[in-house]
Amino acid sequence: MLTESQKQQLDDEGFVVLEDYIPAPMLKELRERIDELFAREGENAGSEFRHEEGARRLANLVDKGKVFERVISMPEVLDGTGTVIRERFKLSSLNVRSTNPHTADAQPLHCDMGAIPDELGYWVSNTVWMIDDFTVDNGAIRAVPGTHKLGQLPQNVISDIRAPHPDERLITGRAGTVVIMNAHCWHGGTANRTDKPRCAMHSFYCRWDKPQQQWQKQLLRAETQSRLSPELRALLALDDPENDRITSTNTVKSGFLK
Ligand SMILES: O=C(O)CCC(=O)C(=O)O
Repeated sequence: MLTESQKQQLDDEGFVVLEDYIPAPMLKELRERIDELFAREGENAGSEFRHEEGARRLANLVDKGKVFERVISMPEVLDGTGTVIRERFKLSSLNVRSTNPHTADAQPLHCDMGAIPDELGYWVSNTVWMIDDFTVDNGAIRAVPGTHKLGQLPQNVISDIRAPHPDERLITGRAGTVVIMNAHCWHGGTANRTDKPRCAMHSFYCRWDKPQQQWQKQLLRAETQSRLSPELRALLALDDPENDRITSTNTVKSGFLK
């Protein structure tokens, strides 16, 4: 579980870094599976969700390997997510984003899903899994500490959301490190100026009363759903009519909220 000081940091700054969190065998398994999926899906990789210039993506990962079932239920990650959301929550999506070598542009600063805290508080929390090292040159994620408390989207208050922000912090780390982030905190990937890709996985959670970014019940094949434990079924909101109602009315037909 997270320590009190890690929880405090998450609350104060909007993110906390868990160095070398991913056990080495799990990291190896993740890398192998991610490589396999990129090779198998080719041009279509990530197309269920979206394509992004300068990066390759994978989506709907809970359906694409048992190792991902472990990813979404790691206790410290759930503890950190609960620290942000403070209410019952569910997985919103599990994706990979690999920044291509020599990308000129940083991602714009953003809050995931354009989410602003509401009367119940924070409702989105993301976890960035460093599958590769994150360095100053290869597209490490940047975040502006404290901005989750502003209740503002960056595009509404700053003139150039692609430019460096005076208060931003670049979060570097060794492969295996995980960042738990209040997803209302302004953040974004930076440019990769190296000749190798930089791969991250994002386990993204939302509060019980909000739509999932990827409607897990619709997207997971029957064979995947049938092997899941009651705890995982609950985390994915597979048996939750309220989630079906909220997510189906907000999600595009494919099962993905773009
Ligand atoms: O991959 C990263 O480092 C950050 C990506 C991100 O923030 C996003 O795609 O929303």
